Amino acid sequence: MDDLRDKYLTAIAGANDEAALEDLRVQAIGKKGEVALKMRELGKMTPEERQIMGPKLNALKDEITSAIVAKKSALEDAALDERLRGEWLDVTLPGRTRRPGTIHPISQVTEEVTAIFADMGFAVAEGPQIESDWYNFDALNIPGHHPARAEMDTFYLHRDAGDDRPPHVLRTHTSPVQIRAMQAQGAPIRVIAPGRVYRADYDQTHTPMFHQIEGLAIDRDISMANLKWVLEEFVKAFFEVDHVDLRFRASHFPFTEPSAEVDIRCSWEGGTLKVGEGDDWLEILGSGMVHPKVLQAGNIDPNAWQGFAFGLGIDRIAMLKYGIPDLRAFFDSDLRWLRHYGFAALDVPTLHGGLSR
Ligand code: 2NL
Repeated sequence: MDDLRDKYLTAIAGANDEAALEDLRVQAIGKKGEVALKMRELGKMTPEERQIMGPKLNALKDEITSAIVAKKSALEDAALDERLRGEWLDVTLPGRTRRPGTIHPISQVTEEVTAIFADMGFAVAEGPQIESDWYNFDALNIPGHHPARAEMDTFYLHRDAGDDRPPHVLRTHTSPVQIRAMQAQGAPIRVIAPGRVYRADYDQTHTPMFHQIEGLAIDRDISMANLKWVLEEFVKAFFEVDHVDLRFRASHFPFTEPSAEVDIRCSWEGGTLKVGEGDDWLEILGSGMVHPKVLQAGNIDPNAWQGFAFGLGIDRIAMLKYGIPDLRAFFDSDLRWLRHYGFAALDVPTLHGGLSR
């Protein structure tokens, strides 16, 4: 029995992997292993011999079992140590500075605009990019026959012939997000809705997907005067100037009444835009007082509440602010372009940090 013990304890100590250990376990203490064979011999012994040999064999079996368990855990520890040595990583190393990625100007400008409106108490609302035609059109006082539906070059989602459920569309503006926000929160409400919008149009100044921010403020007595102040504050903060002149031009949108397009005073000296000086005017957004029917669609009582809304194109104001000449380059994913016009990942725009500096 001592030979048996020495043989297996030595072999277990020398095993190199779990498979070898398993072989040894079967050979030594398996059903047909050497210890089992010895146990079978107990039957031929005298009761006295059995009294001695039985416990000894059981102790041997236990000893081999614990040796295997201990060796197995030592092998596992060694394998883990080996792996940790191989996968070692100094998490205190600085980030790679050689070719860091950059923040896309559209992301940067979205963050800038969001920071400005957040500072004036507007919350950010989001919603689906695939909308029912009710949320995209009807709720915004654009009925089925209205020319605006055709003008918007809407992408309609496929419906099988005979399927006459109302169509879904790729949203043509982020207004439906604000309808949903009104329905969910009720009045008073102050939200902005930034995001992707889609129109089937592609040329020098149009891409089929572009970005918009809309804003909405509803309360008991919100007026055009509040709209004017908010937009003035926005333009000053966004273009990082102390003074700006705004020009409100009467306009028409189905979802606002009255409606106004807003221009800012600027100059284009030497081909670069200067905001707040000069004799040129630059159209930057559309706005107005929310139409009573639109309030109704948002389940808000137009006899008790009123407010303003506005919409502006992110891509366009990004081009203006950062002197980007070609709209289509925004979506080319050209790394050289992204490095040139992109922003450092950790330069998060804040008002206290001076937005883009
Ligand atoms: C433009 C014009 C505008 C709105 C968007 C809006 C949203 C709701 C209710 C009323 Cl929920 N109006 N949005 C209002 C006026 C103009 O966008 O030229 N955008 C680039």
